[in-house]
Amino acid sequence: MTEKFTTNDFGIPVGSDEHSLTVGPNGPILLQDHYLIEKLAHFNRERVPERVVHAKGGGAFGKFTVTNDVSKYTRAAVFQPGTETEVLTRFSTVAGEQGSPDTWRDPRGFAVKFYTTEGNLDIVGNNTPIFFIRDAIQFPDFIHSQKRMSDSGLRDHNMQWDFWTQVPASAHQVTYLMGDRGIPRSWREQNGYGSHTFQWVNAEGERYWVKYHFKSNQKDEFIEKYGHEGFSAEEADEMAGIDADFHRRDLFEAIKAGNFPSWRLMVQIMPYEDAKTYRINPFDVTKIWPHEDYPLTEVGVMELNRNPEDFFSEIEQAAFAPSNLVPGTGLSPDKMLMGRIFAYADIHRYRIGANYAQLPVNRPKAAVKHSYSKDGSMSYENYPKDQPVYAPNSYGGPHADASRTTENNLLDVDGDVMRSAPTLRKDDDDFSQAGALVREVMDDAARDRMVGNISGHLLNGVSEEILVRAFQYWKNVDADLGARVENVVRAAQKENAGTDGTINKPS
Ligand code: HDE
Repeated sequence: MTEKFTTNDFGIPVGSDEHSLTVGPNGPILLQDHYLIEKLAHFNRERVPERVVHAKGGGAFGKFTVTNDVSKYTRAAVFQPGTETEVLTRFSTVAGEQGSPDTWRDPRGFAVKFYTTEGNLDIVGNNTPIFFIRDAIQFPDFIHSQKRMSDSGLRDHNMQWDFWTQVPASAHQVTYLMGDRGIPRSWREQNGYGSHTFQWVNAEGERYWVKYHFKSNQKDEFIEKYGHEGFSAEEADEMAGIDADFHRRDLFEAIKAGNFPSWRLMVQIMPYEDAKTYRINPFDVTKIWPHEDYPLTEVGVMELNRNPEDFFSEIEQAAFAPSNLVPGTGLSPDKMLMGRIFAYADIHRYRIGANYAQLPVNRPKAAVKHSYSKDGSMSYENYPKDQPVYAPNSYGGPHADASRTTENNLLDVDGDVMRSAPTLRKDDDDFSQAGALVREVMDDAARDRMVGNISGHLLNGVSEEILVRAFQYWKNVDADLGARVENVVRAAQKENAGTDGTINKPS
């Protein structure tokens, strides 16, 4: 290896890696030591604000290869037969901060950026197909209830259950969360879901509604080895103490060892007209579309095969946004998705900076960027030579082509301006899909673990008033499950009589 000499940030050789510039060996430091000042000042600026949610995560690059022909549903280049596209995927927990343990109970983020020839497509989903709320206006309150109290700075199960039990829309997602999927054993084991309904548009302009599912090819291997999906609550608590970065390490080391994880991307496809009369509101992110109504169709395979070289610039500064939708894909009138369309680009401008789209990890890889954005803090790319700085122009600058976008293809809507819950359809109650998950998807052992998970969580600082509401919430999901949770909690309280009735533990 050739010998390398330290320089400052401008390539100028420096005199020492260890000693500041002083008057004599014991003397004061000189202001002219601009190298020391550069080091200390740059260090002070090493952090950007962490993501307000999904702060703790990790990710890797890879490729997405189309394995099926879905061209009759979408004209998106990324989904045409045989196409291979570079991807970046970031996994995360939701409520924890940067250093928080990977094995706390929480949904996991599952965000995929496809660097397509038509610009970046981001599917910014979770490891569950549904969410806690159905209107973006509730998101800040919901997240506050999962984060920390204003006085103590502590997390608090009482406020989590206070929120959940007052928002029945949360029941389906909380049921997932309290089951085996609430703490995956590995990011490689988990499925990913776009969760919302999106639109696909084919070359003839015909529209479909789709839901994305990434099915883990590693899941069966994990289930075979450990008996069921996910960590048990006890194993996860223990792991939180042993290795807070367990999931980040697991992914990095698997890829480093050449053990590349992969997922099959499947879609549920609903004909456009079906949405108007389907028995469940197909744009409600708290609901799934039963597979017997809309089965899965394979699209392709995503493999992660390259670790980041620089965690900060490639993962911390990665900026995913549900608004990154390429031609042939589009939005649906889901009130959560619409809120997200605003929120992500907004946080990136604040968190990373106005020109975050110029960073190598965020910029499109194909030569498709013909934007009129210019200047701003830390502008790095030169504005295209000879391109006018305004549109319309008479000098050959790029011009918009309405036929290349699907951004205005929403359901036909009309009505008065109002603040209102969505109109209920025949099967739109909040508890039946959660109940079906408990009764039809889980087996006895999974239900037993779930009773333990819920009661353990409730016995951790939840007030009597909210406990009573929580028992009812679970009885609404499943009468037997609710009764069992109540019995376990009451029995544990009796055992702890003389205390305040709760068993406090830190997580
Ligand atoms: Fe997010 N969410 N979210 N979210 N979300 C963010 O964007 C937000 C929601 C999800 O690895 C933030 O860059 C609102 C659902 C993932 O970088 C922020 C609403 C789903 C990630 C934000 C939701 C998600 C985020 C924080 C309600 C699953 C991490 C930092 C309308 C379908 C992406 C950032 C990554 C991150 C807002 C609801 C998934 C603040 C307002 C539903 C995977 O913009």
